[in-house]
Amino acid sequence: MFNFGTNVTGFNEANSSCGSVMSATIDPDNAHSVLVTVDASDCDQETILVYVSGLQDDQGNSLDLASVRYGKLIADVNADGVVNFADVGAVRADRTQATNQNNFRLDVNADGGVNTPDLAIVRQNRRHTLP
Ligand SMILES: [Ca+2]
Ligand SMILES: [Ca+2]
Repeated sequence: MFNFGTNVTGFNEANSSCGSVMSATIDPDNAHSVLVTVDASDCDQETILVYVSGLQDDQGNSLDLASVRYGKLIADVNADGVVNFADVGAVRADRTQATNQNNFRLDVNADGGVNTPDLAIVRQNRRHTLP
């Protein structure tokens, strides 16, 4: 989501340095925001740059480029930038639990439960880091 101080009336395109943009639209409920959905499922161990170009607002202003940057690291369930024993321990501690709003990061394969396949994915990705 890109938030602006004025109502956005249009933009040229949205793009991502990894993955593909699935949709990009001005929020129908809040014209101060542009919503960009990116499928980055094949991206890992990298910083991803998402940008929107050619923005215009209802005040006659234009902006060439707005961007957001975020790190994508598969199996980093505690979000510290490295996959290690702490992530293994976190998944192991909640194993057999159904996924909920508190433990959803531990459900690495997003199958609705914290389980053995999640543990396997974390182990396979150990020592991976963000750049
Ligand atoms: Ca981690
Ligand atoms: Ca799972």
